Amino acid sequence: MNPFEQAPPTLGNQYDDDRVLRSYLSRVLPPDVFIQIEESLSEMGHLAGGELYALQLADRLNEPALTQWDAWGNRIDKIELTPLWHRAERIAAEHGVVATAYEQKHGSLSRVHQCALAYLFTPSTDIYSCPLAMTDGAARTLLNSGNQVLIDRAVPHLITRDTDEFWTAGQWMTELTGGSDVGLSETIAKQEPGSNAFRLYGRKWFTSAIASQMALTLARPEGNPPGGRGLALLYLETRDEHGRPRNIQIHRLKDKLGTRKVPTAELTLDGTPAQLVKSPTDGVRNIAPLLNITRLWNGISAVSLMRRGLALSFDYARKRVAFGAPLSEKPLHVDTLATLQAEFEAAFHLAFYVAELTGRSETREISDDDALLLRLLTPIMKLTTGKQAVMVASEVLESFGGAGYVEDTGLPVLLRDSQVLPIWEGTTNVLALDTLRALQSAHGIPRLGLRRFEEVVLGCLENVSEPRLAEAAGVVQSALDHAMSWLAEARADALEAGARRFSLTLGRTIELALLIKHAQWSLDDQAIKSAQRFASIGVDVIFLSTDYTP
Ligand code: MFK
Repeated sequence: MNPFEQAPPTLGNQYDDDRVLRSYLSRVLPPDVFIQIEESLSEMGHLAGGELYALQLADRLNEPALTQWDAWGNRIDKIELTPLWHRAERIAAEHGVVATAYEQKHGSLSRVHQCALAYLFTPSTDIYSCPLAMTDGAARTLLNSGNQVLIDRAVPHLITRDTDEFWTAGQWMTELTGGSDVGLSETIAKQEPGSNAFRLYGRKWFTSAIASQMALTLARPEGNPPGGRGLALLYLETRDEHGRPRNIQIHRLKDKLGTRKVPTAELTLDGTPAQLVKSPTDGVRNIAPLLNITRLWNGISAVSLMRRGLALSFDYARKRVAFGAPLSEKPLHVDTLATLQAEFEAAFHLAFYVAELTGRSETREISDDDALLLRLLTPIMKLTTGKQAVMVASEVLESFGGAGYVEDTGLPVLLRDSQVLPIWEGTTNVLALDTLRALQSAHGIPRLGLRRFEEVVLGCLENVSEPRLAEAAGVVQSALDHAMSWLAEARADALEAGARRFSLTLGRTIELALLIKHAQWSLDDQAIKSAQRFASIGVDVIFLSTDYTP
């Protein structure tokens, strides 16, 4: 027998063990709502730490497979998903990981409930959050479009809990011309003579979750001008009643760094039937609701992956003995994890704050000012939490020493999967530019959203009486002042060059403000310490830079 055996990290009920989630929910939910939803969260926490986590480890080497031809020479383009994803689909439908947001049993707070379910579900399902995010975004986009035919056709499938009826949706935007400047898209939409139906011709270069039953996509109706305005948003169903692709050829699945369970395809649309969702123009504007929902999911996934890494790392620290004591008794190790915990807690409060605003927007209980704030905070939250997730995942792996670098611990996937979060759904730089765009004038008043941002941040500090939070509140105030004065003084070229640093400063500043607000409300010792630590790491990343010529 081996004289040295290392106990692996294990997970308990991921809801019961989550101080941050439980404490947050007890602040934002009325007590009766909290009681009503807790059972669903505990069930999901039980699955995430038990059956799904075990299946995830067992499924580690499986990947989706594309079969292009059958034995008789017929093109079939069949995708086989892995056992984990089959199970994840059923659990997602049955537990309403999308549906909860649309059932609205608790009004706008149903979005918070749904994000809490997604947060618990995501880290044990190898990014099954991708098809769910697009499904959620497609449901929201169709509902907003007012296209009753498509709403009646697709939305019931997207938001059902019935596993036999459940559909997922794709979001097909990226072409050979790239994923950021979508206005360059080359796919053509040809109108069928004498009807409102279209057929699509073009090549999509990065279509995530290709096993979905439907997709929302962009294409240019013949004769339309170039750019995003000349594109149209279209709805298509991927397969006919016999399961055959509708004039879609799947060339290959992408060989990606991470998200390897997600079947992401290169494909050609060769006369695929499609219908206009809204107008024959303004495709970028019309697909924006989908982008904003998937960006919310991106942030919720970021905090959920941080939380998973930390749950494993804290558990391991109690078991792993080195230099004569468990790591959990080693001051430097504990200090390192505490810094990661602070990053996670700060990110958590921002992601869920955006969920609260999204919920109020969906039930139309949002003020005009808060709608502008939501438009501004969605890119800020997505870009800030994406960066934090990669940093935390990298440090989590290091906290395991060599084991964190070894595949069959199940740990390296945390870093690979986190690395997609700052890339897809808008890179950090593209979203930093979107942040500047969102600041432009509304109702003829420039930077109105920023004024509301300032009000909300300062509002978080209003009732701070806990002396241990005073210094952190000062850090918020000075970062906010610096961001505002930088913006007021920056010329156009400096504004663009500094957009990332500015957006990250706004993101980290509001994260700290929300964390202080929560720590003051809960007077929870850990939350107070996390706020102090996050403040001491620093939130202001605007600094003067000299010009750089590559
Ligand atoms: C775990 C989570 C999982 C998520 C899984 C998803 C997997 C899917 C994988 C992918 O698809 S990755 C590729 C995703 N691609 C992107 O996210 C696109 C990134 N690029 C941008 O976001 C650019 O900013 C953008 C394409 C929108 C710029 O294009 P344009 O043509 O220069 O658009 P413009 O002029 O900025 O905006 C056109 C209109 O849309 C404007 O409105 P008006 O026509 O009224 O002036 C904008 O205000 C509006 N708009 C743009 N972005 C918006 C928006 N409105 C609301 N919210 C937004 N985010």
